[in-house]
Amino acid sequence: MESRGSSLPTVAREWTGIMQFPVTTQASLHELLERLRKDNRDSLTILVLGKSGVGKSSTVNSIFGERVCVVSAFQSETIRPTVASRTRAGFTVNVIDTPGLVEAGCVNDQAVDAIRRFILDKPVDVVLYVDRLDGYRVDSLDRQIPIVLVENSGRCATNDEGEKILPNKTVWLTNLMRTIVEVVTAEKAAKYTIDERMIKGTDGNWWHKLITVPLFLFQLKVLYPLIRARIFADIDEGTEDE
Ligand SMILES: Nc1nc2c(ncn2[C@@H]2O[C@H](COP(=O)(O)OP(=O)(O)O)[C@@H](O)[C@H]2O)c(=O)[nH]1
Ligand SMILES: [Mg+2]
Repeated sequence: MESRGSSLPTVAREWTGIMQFPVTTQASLHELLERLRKDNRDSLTILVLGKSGVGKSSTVNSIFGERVCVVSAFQSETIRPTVASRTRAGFTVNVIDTPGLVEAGCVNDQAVDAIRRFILDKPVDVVLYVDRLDGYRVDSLDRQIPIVLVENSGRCATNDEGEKILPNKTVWLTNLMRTIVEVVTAEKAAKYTIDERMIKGTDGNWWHKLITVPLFLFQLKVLYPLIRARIFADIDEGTEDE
């Protein structure tokens, strides 16, 4: 039987890391959580995906303001996805950190499989796909999804309060969280729960298998000759009219 990932923690630890952010950032984050609450939500679940070594775990740590995930410059990423959960004033933020989808140029099937099992039946509000800016080619299709710049490096520029900022002087953490909240609260957004059917497609569906062959035969033996006959009749009528 398929082993399923454990459910998200029901009792999460208090989000104390938020208090080490400057007051303006804390206020912005509180306001964003309030916006989600007004949208009748009491939790936000972010699934973090990306290749190995692109900064997924660093970003999760930056979001929480504490070290919840292991960051490594080498390929010692854990093979299992991990979920970090923190609550603030009754609101829970869950972030699922995952092993790299691609490692040394090859798809990491073991990681993909582990992620697949872990997220099964877990409600995910938003997927945060992380990639390095220096190794990424932006295609026109990419422009259709919201893109946010993130900078975790210690060499990153900071503002007077010591917060990491982007070249346009904005605090990236607030930008990132605002974009996430906008995506989640967008009218067309729906909470996705990945079930087995979505992963396996229709292959695992015996009814689909059962009906495919008769449907194909019906098309071949009944529909196709009928359409063919109709087309020839039309051609004949057309030539008679001339
Ligand atoms: N320059 C720079 N380095 C980063 C950034 N984020 C992570 N790193 C470094 O990249 C390496 C891999 O980071 P990690 O968060 O473990 O990546 P993961 O494998 O995707 O989880 C570590 O040495 C980090 O210090 C970033 O935004 N800028
Ligand atoms: Mg990692």
